Amino acid sequence: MTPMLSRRRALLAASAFAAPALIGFKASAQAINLRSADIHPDGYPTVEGVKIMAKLAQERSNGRINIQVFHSRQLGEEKDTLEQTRFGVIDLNRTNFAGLNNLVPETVIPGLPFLFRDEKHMHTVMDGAIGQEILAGAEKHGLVGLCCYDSGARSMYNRIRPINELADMKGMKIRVQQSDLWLAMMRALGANPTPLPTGEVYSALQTGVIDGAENNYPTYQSQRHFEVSKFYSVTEHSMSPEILVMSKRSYDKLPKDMQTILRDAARDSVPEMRKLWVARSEAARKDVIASGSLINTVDKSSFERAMAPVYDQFVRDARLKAMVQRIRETA
Ligand code: BDP
Repeated sequence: MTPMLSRRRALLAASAFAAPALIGFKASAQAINLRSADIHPDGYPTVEGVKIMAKLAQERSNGRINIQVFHSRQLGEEKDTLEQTRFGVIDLNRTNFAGLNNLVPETVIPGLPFLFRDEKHMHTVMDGAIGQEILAGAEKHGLVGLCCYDSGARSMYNRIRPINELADMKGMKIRVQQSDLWLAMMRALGANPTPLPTGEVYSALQTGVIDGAENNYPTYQSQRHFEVSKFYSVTEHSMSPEILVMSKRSYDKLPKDMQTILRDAARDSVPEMRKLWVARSEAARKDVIASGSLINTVDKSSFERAMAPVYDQFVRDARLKAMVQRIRETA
C-alpha cells in the first residue's frame, strides 16, 4: 500500500469514532468514542452494567475508550437498534436474547421454557463454554457477543384475573417480544400472542389491545406496567438472559489491544451487574406490592408440560439438541 493510501485508510477508520478535532492524530492515539443503546431507564441494572464496563474500558485504555450509554430508548426500540448495530450505526447494544432469536439460531436456547433450574444453573451455563458458543453465534450476523447479564425469571401478568392454572391462559391476548420462539411459547399455553416493542406495551394494556404480558419484576415495575395490569402470577416460564453485543463493523476497526480491553471490561462488569440485579429485583417486587399488585404462585408443572413441544419446533439440528442436553446435564 502506498503511504498516501494507508494514511487515507487510517483517517477513514478514525473518522467513525473520533471527534473531528482529533482527526489527523496518529491512529494509535486516536480517541475511540462508542455509543451504546438500552431501552431501560437510567439506574436499571443493565444500564448500570454497561456504565461499569465503560468505566473499566476507559481506565484500562488510559482514557482512549469512551462509551456513552443511551438509556430509555433514546436510540429506539430493540429491533431497530439491533439492525443499526449490525450495520455499525450504533456500536454497542444491550438487549434481551429474544431480540436476536430470529436471526441467530443459538440465541433461542437460553430462552427455552423451563430450561434452567435456577439462577445458579443459568450462571454456570452462560459463564462457561456453552455461553461462549451462544455468544459466538452472533458473529456471522454482524454482532460480537461480549457478555450476558441477568434478567431473572419471567412471569405472566395481566389486567383481568390471576392466572392460577393453565386453563386461565386460554384466549388471553398476551404481548410477546418480537421473536418466533416467544410467539410459539404463548401459543403453546393457549394464549393469543401479540408481538410488540417494549415501549408500546403500556398503552396497549391501558387501551385493552392486549390483556397482559410477561416479564421479570424490575421491568414490570420500571415500565410501570403494574399500573395497568395488577395480577402478577409467578409462572417463571423462562430465564432468557440479557446480551451485550458490539457491532462487528465497529469492532473490526479497532486495534487488537482495544478489542481485548472491551471484551475483558464487559466480562468484568458482570459480577457487579448481578449484585445490582438481586437488589433491584427485591426492591421492584416490594414496590409493586405496595402499589397494589396481587401476586400469586402457580403450579408450574402444567405450564412446563404444555410448553414442551416448543423444543421440537426450535431445537432441530443436532448441534442445538446436543447443547440442550449438555445444559440439562450441567450440575
Ligand atoms: C426485559 C428486557 C428487555 C426487553 C423487555 C421486553 O430487559 O431487553 O426488551 O424485557 O420484554 O426484561 O420487551
